[in-house]
Amino acid sequence: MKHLHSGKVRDLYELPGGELAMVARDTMSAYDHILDTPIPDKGAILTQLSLWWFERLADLLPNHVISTDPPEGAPAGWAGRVVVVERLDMVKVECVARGYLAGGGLREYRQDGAVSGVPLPDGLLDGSVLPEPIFTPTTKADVGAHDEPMTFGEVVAQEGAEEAERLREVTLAVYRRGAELALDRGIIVADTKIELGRRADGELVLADEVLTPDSSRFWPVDRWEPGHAQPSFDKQFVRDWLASPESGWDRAAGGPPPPLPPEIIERTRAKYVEAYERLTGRTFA
Ligand code: Q0T
Repeated sequence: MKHLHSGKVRDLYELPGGELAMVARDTMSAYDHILDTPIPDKGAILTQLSLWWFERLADLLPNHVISTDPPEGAPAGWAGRVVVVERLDMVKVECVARGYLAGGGLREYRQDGAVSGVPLPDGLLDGSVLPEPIFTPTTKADVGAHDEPMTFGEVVAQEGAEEAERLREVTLAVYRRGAELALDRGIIVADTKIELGRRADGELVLADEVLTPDSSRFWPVDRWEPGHAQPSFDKQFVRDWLASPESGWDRAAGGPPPPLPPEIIERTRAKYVEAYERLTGRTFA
């Protein structure tokens, strides 16, 4: 197996037959840092959640999954967190849909009254629901750098009008399907980022992971209150502890976050399990 790429939380390998193996790690990020402390089973939980979503989105577009069997010679530790996928020509746009205002979208709205060139009504707050979900594409920045907003016109210039329209349509369709189902189960999907690729014949295929807390903002609906930053479904215990005097971490000083204590690790693991179980209705074995 040839190592191709390591992202924030996933590794990519090339298999002898030309397929790829995507392996999710147990690492998580908080405050723009990758934490040294793994969250046990996180990679498997998010892999299984993403596979569940792929099945529920299959009528919208095909996905890159070939097999969930570990490839020949794979380390035993990959079980449950490796997916063999079709190699695609990846679209060089981060396809984001937003149904609520937060993060980079909120910053743009406060500056321009618009997000990725989409004008929004006055008076929206941090966490407000948008009049309708919007497509807010960004550039694909290199690891370490931040993605920059793109207008729809810029996507058209890069991909062509017909393809840009298709990217917007599928991104919004995936978001709508995910957000509606999640809301029924007590989770707001504020926004989501999907990765799309193309087969040799040009067919658009859903890649990477989909509708997980790593690719989306998940908020507990019972705590939703526009006007301030919403608590994160999965990361809140970690953020609160890192920001507390107990952690001893001075975020502004720029040093790495300290290792997480066992209680924070366990409570955070339980949130990933809870998201999986609530959304899928299955138990995480
Ligand atoms: C991918 C082909 O190269 C990457 O990022 C650049 C910063 C990582 N990356 C590659 C892919 C996939 C998937 N998923 C695929 N099915 N075929 N390349 C995704 N991320």
